Amino acid sequence: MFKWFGKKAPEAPPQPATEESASAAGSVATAPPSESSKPDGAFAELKAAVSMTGKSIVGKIFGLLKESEITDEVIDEIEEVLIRADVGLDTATLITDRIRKQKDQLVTSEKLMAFLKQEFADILTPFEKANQLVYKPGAMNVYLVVGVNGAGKTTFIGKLANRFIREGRKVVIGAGDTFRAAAEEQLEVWAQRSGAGFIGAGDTKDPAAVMFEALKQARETGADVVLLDTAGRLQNKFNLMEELRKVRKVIDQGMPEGANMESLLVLDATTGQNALKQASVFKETVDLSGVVLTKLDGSAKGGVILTIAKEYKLPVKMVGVGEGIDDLKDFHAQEFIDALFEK
Ligand SMILES: Nc1nc2c(ncn2[C@@H]2O[C@H](COP(=O)(O)OP(=O)(O)O)[C@@H](O)[C@H]2O)c(=O)[nH]1
Ligand SMILES: [Mg+2]
Repeated sequence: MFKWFGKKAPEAPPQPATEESASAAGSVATAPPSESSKPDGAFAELKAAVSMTGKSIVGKIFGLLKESEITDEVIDEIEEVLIRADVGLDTATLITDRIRKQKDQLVTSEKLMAFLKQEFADILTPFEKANQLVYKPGAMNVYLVVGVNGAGKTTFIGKLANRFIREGRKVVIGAGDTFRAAAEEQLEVWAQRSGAGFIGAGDTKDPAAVMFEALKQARETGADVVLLDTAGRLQNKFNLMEELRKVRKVIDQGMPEGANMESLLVLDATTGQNALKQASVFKETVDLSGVVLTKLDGSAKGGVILTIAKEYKLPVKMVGVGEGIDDLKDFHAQEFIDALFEK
């Protein structure tokens, strides 16, 4: 019935000191950033990934300031720039209102840019701790991945599986997208590439049954990580959202005691504000713990990160910066802001 293959994880590479060892006394550690061995290279990669967003926000504002003093008209134009970069109307208005109030102090473009940078930080850094994907050593860690079609769910699971396996974790993937046979095949390829165990739907069409089976397999094989894919669904399709609610329930019941669980909404950064309409419905249905923002590399609308934090109160946990297996990064608010503002 279900399709199962489990491969032995490849020899784990030597482990860098992780927060797991550092926090042996505590039970919850965050997944260690895999790029920690090459911070400069990682920052350069992030900078490249946010360059389109950087141009659409910071570059444009610099352009405005070069040509003019900071007048009320320029502040209106800044507001427009922010809105066009998908920062979100409310957030953009809030920021520019504050600029207006302090106009007399923000007399040079440097001062205004520093102010803007601080405004971004004030919005994003309160989430800093929540921004990290939680990984609980010694327990089962279950990550349910939801979102609309084409957002990048399956690719994200492939990348995350690979990363956990490189860190020496045993991973099981559950192919809960039972709508399309091709979806299962796509995920199976990712599983084989990384060496993760895989539960395919076989002839069942019930995603909850796949989740149940994947959790069972994970318990029996002592897996550290279970990654659960789902079919893309629009938030306005009531039946599909109800199906997702059931999936979540089955997972809650199938997890062993002490397990760590996260529900992650995958959002496509290139769709900007449109992507956000989904957030509140998914938040309510599966009790989201955070967002994975994909395709940051091809998007000028990365400003949407500010809206996700400010208006939806959801932490961005990770960002996708390309189609390759390694193109997944932890999200660090200050690093993101630095990359955005660095010339
Ligand atoms: N450039 C870029 N493409 C991505 C990223 N993540 C996913 N994609 C592409 O987006 C498309 C849809 O991805 P998929 O994982 O199948 O989406 P799903 O329908 O949500 O499972 C594929 O062509 C992926 O290669 C990313 O971070 N950057
Ligand atoms: Mg998919």
